[in-house]
Amino acid sequence: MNQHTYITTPIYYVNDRPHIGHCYTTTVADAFARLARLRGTGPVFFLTGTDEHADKVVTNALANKFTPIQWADKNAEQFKLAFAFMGATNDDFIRTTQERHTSRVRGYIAALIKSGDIYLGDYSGWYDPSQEEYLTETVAKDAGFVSPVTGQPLIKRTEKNYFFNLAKYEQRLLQHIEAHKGFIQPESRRNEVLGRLRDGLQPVPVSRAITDDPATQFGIRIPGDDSHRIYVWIDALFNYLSTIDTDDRRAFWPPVHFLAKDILWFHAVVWPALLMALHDADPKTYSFVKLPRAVYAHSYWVREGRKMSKSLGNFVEIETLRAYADKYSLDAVRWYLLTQGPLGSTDADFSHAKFVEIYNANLANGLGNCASRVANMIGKYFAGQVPAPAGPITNEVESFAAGIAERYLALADELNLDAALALGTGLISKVDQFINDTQPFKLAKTIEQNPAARDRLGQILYICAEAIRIATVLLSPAIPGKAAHLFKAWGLPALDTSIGAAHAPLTELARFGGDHALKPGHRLIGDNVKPEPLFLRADPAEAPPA
Ligand code: ME8
Repeated sequence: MNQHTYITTPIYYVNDRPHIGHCYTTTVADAFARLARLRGTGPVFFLTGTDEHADKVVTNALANKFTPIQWADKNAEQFKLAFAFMGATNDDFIRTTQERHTSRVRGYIAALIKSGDIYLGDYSGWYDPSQEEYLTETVAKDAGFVSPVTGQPLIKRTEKNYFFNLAKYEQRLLQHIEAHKGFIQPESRRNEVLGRLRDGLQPVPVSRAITDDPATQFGIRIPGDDSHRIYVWIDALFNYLSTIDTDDRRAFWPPVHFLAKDILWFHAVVWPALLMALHDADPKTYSFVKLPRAVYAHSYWVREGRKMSKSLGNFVEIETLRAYADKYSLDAVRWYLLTQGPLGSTDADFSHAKFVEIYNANLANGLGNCASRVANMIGKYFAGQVPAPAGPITNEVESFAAGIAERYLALADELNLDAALALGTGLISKVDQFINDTQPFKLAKTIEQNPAARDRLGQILYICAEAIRIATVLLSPAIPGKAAHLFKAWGLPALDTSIGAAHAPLTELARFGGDHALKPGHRLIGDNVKPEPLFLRADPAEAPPA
């Protein structure tokens, strides 16, 4: 089987500095990309990038005495650095000011003008200047004629524009959403979109007039009409297609899109309709353009229960994440974001107390302590060599581990990251429970006189170590650094989920007692060596790192 996987994040506005929200979506996408590589059944393409043709980019650039492109260059670099720091293994980084993007977008728009899906007309509506988007009459009214995102007043505007005839695709889109339960996730978001779709669809403006205002001059020109530029949102959505629209990459289509609830409508409605229109406009060229596999819209990170905003100045900035990583490790930060984040339909609070609690429970006392306990005993009682699993192995640990890779992959297919990772932590809990139940420390005291006790001890420790090996594999997309470190410390083949990583498919790698299992006699740890802890315990009383 050669299944292609294509995973995307939103492309972020370059007028902002990277913060927890951007790092979060990119880390979620990264975990899925790593998981897909671990699956080992086909190539993976993971894309992130920056959205640069926004009015606010020009305004901020000029206010800071930069040209728009200089400003975009400077800030795009900050996003690259932030994501590299987070351990993101993106295969490419698209910037909408790159020629490879702008030239293709002009091609897509030209095809849509030719097919009549995009046409010139008059538009009058409620415009949200803070979000650079028009709202429908209903949404504007429900929001009290202020921006639902920023609370700034909406403006009634009339302009000559190019429009996309969205309503033409309403029925097909409804049918698709209804027939594909996983197309919009999570389910509550799908219901929101379905509800709004039933209000009917308006034409979508896809251009902005160019005037003397420099803000209007930064953008991709409408093909054949230099008095209009392509509206930043339409330009931005096409990044997902322009980046892979090359002979060697087209097979990656269709994508799975990760984003937050703020931009769901564009991704779940406007974008699929544009794709249907493009496909029909030129079925020969765009035969590969199917609808996305899924659009996953998570909720928001908030801080101390309050929305993060510029005016409150309460963003969890990249510097804060760096300080946490310095103190607790980058993997601890990834773990906190991935397991405590707003993947579902409720917002998540970033709290120091919660960070320490989860860090200690899952990492320091969980995987870390369990691995060093077991390695210690193997060091002490078996001269560091993996003991033979004498006798039949039937126990709770092994039954939990049976078929675990298949369950994990099924959850990954449903984009249920929480539940997939919980299989890894669950396996560690089973090992801890098994150690408590079987008391290998006590058993060890009798092995001099009793060879049967030695066999039993060897069997227990084999089961524990093999289960920890499997749990580490399953957790590696979230904590790639520590997982690789543990494998190295235990003398196992490299555990790598980064770009181009090659290893056995997950179903083989994570099979208890299978071909990749720990081999009796393998030197797991030096004789009487005390293993270094993977995660040092955190003191809950300590102040947050600054
Ligand atoms: O909307 N919690 O860019 P953007 C979680 N350029 N995630 C958050 C967040 C928070 N508090 N704040 C932001 C744009 N995000 C457009 C997108 S895509 C074709 C164009 C994340 O810089 C989340 O992924 O405003 C959200 O959707 C995205 O940043 C918005 O980034």
